[in-house]
Amino acid sequence: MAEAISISAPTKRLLRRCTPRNDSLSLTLPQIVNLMMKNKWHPSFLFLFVILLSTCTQQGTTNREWTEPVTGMTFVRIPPGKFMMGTPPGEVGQLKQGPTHEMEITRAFYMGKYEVTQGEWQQIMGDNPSHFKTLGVRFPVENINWHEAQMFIQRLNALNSQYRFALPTEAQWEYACRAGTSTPFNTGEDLSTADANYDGRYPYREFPQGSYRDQPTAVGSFPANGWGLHDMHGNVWEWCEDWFCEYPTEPVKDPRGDCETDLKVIRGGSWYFNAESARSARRYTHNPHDRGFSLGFRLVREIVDADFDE
Ligand SMILES: [Ca+2]
Repeated sequence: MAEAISISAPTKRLLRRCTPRNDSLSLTLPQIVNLMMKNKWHPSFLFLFVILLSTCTQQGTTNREWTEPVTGMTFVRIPPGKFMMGTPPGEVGQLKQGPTHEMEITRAFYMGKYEVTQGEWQQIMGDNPSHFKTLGVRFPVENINWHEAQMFIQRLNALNSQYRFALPTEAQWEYACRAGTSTPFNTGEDLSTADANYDGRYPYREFPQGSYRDQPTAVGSFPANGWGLHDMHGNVWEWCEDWFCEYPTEPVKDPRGDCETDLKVIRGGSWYFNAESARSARRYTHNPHDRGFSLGFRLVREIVDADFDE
């Protein structure tokens, strides 16, 4: 049986960030740390660790970002790839996320690094419908329904004729949230309230309780996931483009959730909901006319022509 090791929370975050990018190496960073600890930090392992740390830190800071010129919103380029979408057998949680099925995202796209803020909404729409409007411009806009999010997108697209913004599809959202992970959260088996804003009085499974903040937090208050995105777990739920459709069992490419239902998908949980609701695979729904004080959105920018991908 593998020897249990104790790694500090900041180191875990760093390893999480680096490991998916170093999958061509014969040893993963957690394996190297394990070897170092067993060998009492032998100098040769320490040297290897420093080299890898330098590599992954550079990779972490060179995630390709793009700034939307009107509002200054930051986007992160998400590469194409495959992943298993949905709740795998044995994962504890609400059941309508299954079955898992292979999902392929065939084209790169840009994903909002943060939830859309109250300041960005006000700049484009001229008002601030948020329940928590007194908190400040860097807090996520909420209390907007799906149709109002579409109006924001239409206006932003009109101001940026060479680009096309949209809500993420549900598949894009889960793919970007997971950032290469297959665990319940992109932080691993557990989600601490040091890593996300959710109701910590109701932790996941048997994990310890955390704090309940009773309101949203400014976007980017917690560490980014492995692909540089903040608040994918918690803070505010995020509208997706898709109607809520039953999952297929066979492999799928780039689905757009265009079945006939009257419910739209929202993802990611919020400051008002428990840890289970914040799982990467968790699906939740609302009528597109609904509003809520913990329901907002983030955008994707589609890459229409790879030749003009900045
Ligand atoms: Ca969120």
